Amino acid sequence: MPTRSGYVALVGRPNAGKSTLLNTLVGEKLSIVTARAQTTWQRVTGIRTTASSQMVFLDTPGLLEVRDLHQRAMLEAAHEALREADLTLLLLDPTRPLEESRRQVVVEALDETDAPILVAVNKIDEASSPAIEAAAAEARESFGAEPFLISARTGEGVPTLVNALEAGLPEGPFYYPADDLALQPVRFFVSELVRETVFEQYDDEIPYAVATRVEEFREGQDPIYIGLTLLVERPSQKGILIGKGGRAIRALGTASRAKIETFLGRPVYLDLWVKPLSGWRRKRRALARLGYRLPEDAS
Ligand SMILES: Nc1nc2c(ncn2[C@@H]2O[C@H](COP(=O)(O)OP(=O)(O)O)[C@@H](O)[C@H]2O)c(=O)[nH]1
Ligand SMILES: [Mg+2]
Repeated sequence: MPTRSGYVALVGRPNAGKSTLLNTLVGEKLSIVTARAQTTWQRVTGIRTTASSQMVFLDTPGLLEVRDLHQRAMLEAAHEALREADLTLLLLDPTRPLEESRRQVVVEALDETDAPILVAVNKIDEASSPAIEAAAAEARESFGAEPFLISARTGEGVPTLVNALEAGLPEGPFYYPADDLALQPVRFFVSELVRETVFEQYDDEIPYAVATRVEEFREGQDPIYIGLTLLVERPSQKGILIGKGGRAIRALGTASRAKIETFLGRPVYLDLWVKPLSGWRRKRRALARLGYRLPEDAS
């Protein structure tokens, strides 16, 4: 039997459940998930391989109205995934309906792709029946598609969706070895797990001001030594991150280390440093150093 393979872009508003779905589809926690909007900052790739198909899922930052250069780079990552995709899966969140201005952002983004668009209404484990029905109507009216009803969290409805995705992929050989689950280096996932913990442990604007970067990763050592920098936007945020007597940063280190050890399956020694990188969300060069790509005309 011929195999099928291709790229599936996961898109939708912030918080629709894209990252949760990626993790469910791949069966591994690759993409960080939090209750707050705009957690995913860069594209995360997860690979699901069966005997008959290989689907490469591109998790993307939410489609949002852009307010600074960092958000511009996030939106670009979503658009880039849309341009590369063989299939697009749009996730709708029935617990938070789209307002008109926001629907426009989604519609414009979908213009980037020539690929067929499938729509799924997520969170059916939590949303009320009328809310699910309203989101389904939205899928039909705005996007011309009969939606799949799923819960990325419980996995309900996901097998049916997977079958439809598989049927929609072109015939072709696999792109990656069958046991590959991800494309990013381990360092990326480590830095993301720390960023996820920042989202969990700090309030207000702090999580949005903190970028993480692995500086050292010594795998030959037991425990594995990891040195990581937390880059803050303003010097005053350094004190908040560290906390009184270093209590906050110790809590961050403990919780982050536990997640990294689960991910790597080995004991870890985690060293955290905090450094200001003034105004990094607004600076082209700083964003480039953090691995973001911006379109030429972005300012
Ligand atoms: N009840 C419920 N919550 C979900 C589901 N999928 C995601 N969530 C929650 O929605 C929030 C945002 O999820 P996330 O995957 O980070 O959304 P993203 O911004 O689209 O990547 C988190 O609190 C998730 O736990 C679902 O199927 N059911
Ligand atoms: Mg996400």
